[in-house]
Amino acid sequence: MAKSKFEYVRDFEAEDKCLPNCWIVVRLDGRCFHRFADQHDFKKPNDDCALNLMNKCAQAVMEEMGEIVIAYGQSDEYSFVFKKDTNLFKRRASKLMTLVVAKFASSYVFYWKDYFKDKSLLYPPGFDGRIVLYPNDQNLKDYLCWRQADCHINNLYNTVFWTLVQKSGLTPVQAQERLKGTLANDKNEILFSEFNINYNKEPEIYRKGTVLIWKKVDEIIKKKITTGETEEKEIEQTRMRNRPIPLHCDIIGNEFWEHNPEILLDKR
Ligand code: DGT
Ligand code: MG
Ligand code: MG
Ligand code: MG
Ligand code: MG
Repeated sequence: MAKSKFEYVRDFEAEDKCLPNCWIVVRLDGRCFHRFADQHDFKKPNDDCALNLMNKCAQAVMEEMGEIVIAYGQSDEYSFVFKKDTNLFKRRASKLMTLVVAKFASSYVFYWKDYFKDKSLLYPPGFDGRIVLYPNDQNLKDYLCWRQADCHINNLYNTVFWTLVQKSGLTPVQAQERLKGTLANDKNEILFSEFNINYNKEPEIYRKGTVLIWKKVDEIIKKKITTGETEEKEIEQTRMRNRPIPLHCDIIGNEFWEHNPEILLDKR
């Protein structure tokens, strides 16, 4: 086909291929979720429906994109790791990032009612995205550990803060004052001695966030078969499927990586 005289405008497009041989991480984060959580009456500090919806959206992203070997989420954020040698969309950063974020955002709206039932969505949520490249396995592990450490620090703080507000009747300003300068041990101690809460017994999804990795699972599918000339019968069959499965475990220690070596080798 002959080129139009307008064709030259293509040359203005910037090249944004991700460096070869690097892990590609896309991280998204809810836009102004402080306000979004307030307006939708999310439970403080953790809302199970909101966390489960985030996990569902991340699963939808993994199912659709392929080539994502692990994802990690906490609060209003999710990180997706594409395998080192992926050639998806020729490793174009803008393609990978926008497709992940758009699928996540549309899933958030699409699946909202499954998690919040009669509570209606008041306005369309937004998510920002960024892409970061990590040249070696240790950098990638450290990145994921950083996000999980962030989850731990924030969750411990938020747990004590909201316990002080909800159970001791402190104002948010008073609770903030009370926690100024406290270390992790002090916060654990406040929870335990004043409220009889053992922080380590709080749900793991709050303390550790959610890791999604591919696992083989048996799924039961229903199938119609013809038995006679005209007769049909529905039977159940078990099929093995690879699915992104949520775990709420520690990924900072070596154990997780030793138990799941296929993540970094990508032999799924
Ligand atoms: P941003 O990301 O700069 O647009 O602003 P935000 O407001 O999204 O701030 P960010 O991402 O640093 O913090 C996440 C906010 O989301 C935080 O203010 C609390 C809220 N949030 C996330 N998960 C929950 C939850 O389960 N319950 C409640 N109540 N709030 C949550
Ligand atoms: Mg932020
Ligand atoms: Mg946010
Ligand atoms: Mg955030
Ligand atoms: Mg097109």
